[in-house]
Amino acid sequence: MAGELSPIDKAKFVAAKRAAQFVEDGMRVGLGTGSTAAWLVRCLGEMVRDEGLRIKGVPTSTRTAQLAREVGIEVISLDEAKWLDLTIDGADEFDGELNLIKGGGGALLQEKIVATASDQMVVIADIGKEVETLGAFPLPIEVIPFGWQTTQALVEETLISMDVLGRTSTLRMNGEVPFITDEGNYIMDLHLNRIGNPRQLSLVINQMPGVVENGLFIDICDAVIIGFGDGRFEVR
Ligand code: ABF
Repeated sequence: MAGELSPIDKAKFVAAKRAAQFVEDGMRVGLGTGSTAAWLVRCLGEMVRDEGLRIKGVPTSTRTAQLAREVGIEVISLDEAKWLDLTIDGADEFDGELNLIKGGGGALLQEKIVATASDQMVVIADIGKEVETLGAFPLPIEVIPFGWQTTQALVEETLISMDVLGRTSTLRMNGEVPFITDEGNYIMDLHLNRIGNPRQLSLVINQMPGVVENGLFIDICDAVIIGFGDGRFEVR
């Protein structure tokens, strides 16, 4: 499956392959979104086909649901699963406390709901995602389309009082039109550069009218499997 890969793709594959080994027969598994999580789905599909692994997958986006079905994984909804044994997903950044920035793929809302409804949440990532302090990656927040410019102004005004370096935000576009999430909402990317207190920022942002969820995952991730381009992996 992993023929000749670029170092970054090799790193993602290595992390995904190691994480797939945590998946046991009969598990209800949350399936993440993004290119690293796509490797996990492919690895699990191979285990289903070649080893007869029996799992029920709960996807975190329509694109993950499509890929999971293509590789032969039984897909069920979170409501059908009710609770999950394990969720494996990617991330855009992770720090030393395993706090994450997620949402670069625009699926943060379902990802956070699924990750929170799991006994264990494991992140798979290439080493480039590891940071000392979160914030270099723009923080995605999901907002409802109604009054989004007012929401944007309120969020930016609130950032002035927060321990962040940058205070600008941009509406995520898909070509000439706004990017639309699976729930029909918009994504706003907050260019904060450095987030001094992610826990506090997450709580404050989610209090803002019009904000549905933010891409800070605090106290959700239980372990990070880091892949390297030379085929090694590490667990944090
Ligand atoms: C997804 O994984 C998103 O939350 C995050 O943006 C993405 C990382 O993408 P990739 O694995 O392609 O780097 O869960």
